[in-house]
Amino acid sequence: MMSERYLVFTGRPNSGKSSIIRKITGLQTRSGKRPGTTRRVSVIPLSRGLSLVDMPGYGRITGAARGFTEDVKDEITDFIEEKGDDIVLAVHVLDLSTFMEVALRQEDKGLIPIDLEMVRYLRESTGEPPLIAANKTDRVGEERERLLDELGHLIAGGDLTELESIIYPVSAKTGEGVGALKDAIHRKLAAEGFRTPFKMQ
Ligand SMILES: Nc1nc2c(ncn2[C@@H]2O[C@H](COP(=O)(O)OP(=O)(O)OP(=O)(O)O)[C@@H](O)[C@H]2O)c(=O)[nH]1
Ligand SMILES: [Mg+2]
Repeated sequence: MMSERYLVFTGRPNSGKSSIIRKITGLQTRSGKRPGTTRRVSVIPLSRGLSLVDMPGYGRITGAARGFTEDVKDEITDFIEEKGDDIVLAVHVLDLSTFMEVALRQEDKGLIPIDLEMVRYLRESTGEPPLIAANKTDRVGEERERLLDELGHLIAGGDLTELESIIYPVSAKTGEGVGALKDAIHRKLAAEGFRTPFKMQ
């Protein structure tokens, strides 16, 4: 029997994973104002042999006990480690309006920014760089280009010629850029021989 394959969405708590999934697929995922809305790895069948995975937030969940955050992290990394080869495509979602201040805070503490850690981990586990959805573009004004540039540098480790992941600026709220992301996901899944049940725009 062929094993099930996966389209996985990762990202920090509250980055907008569930909202983007709903926008792209029409699936009724639950989103919420507070981080920690999606609490378990949520596997949703999409088409024959293919499931979509709505991950809980990776990283500190404000308002939740530390133990819970650690359990969630383990559940995410266990899933990715176990299914690595069966992950057809990973989409890493981040909040463009806050990622930089979070990254700087972590760098100040001598830590690898969590978005960067996750992108590297996905690349190692699946063998391919994830797509990056830079969400909540509706929240950034004229600093948009600068933020996208900084994001590129962060992901590429400072060297933009090293950038493998493609960054898709999107807003799950206004729908901006969602078509382009949807298109990229569709192309990759189709190339791997899967039918995507969600209609293209
Ligand atoms: N302004 C704005 N808000 C957004 C956007 N996308 C999501 N949100 C809001 O951000 C909050 C979190 O969205 P979710 O989709 O629940 O985020 P998540 O990443 O699934 O969160 P967890 O499941 O808690 O990890 C909700 O209040 C959403 O309405 C966006 O593009 N712009
Ligand atoms: Mg969620």
